[in-house]
Amino acid sequence: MAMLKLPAEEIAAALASDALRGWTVQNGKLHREYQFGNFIEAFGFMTRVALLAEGANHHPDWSNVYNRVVIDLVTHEAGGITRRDLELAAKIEEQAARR
Ligand code: HBI
Repeated sequence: MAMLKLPAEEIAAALASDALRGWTVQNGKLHREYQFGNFIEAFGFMTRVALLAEGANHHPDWSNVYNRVVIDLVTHEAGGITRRDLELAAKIEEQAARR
């Protein structure tokens, strides 16, 4: 099914929910930065997110420096933020809450 870019109000409403605490919109993408105790914890988190992203066939734009992970979510084929990005952000947040 083709994904539609969400209206800004819908994104703002989702970001106001507890499930997406800490997420913002930066440069047209959902954005969040996490800090872990060390590299292995950061990379372990990235590994778990990679598996759930692959399962959803929806993948983050991200980077890692030592214990920090920066994540941007956008639906490339839609050219903007869609429901898939909100869903992946919520799953990522669940993973992060386990650390
Ligand atoms: N991940 N973030 C993101 N955006 C996409 O458009 C996207 C993806 N992962 C896989 C994917 N699209 C595939 O559907 C294809 O490109 C075929």
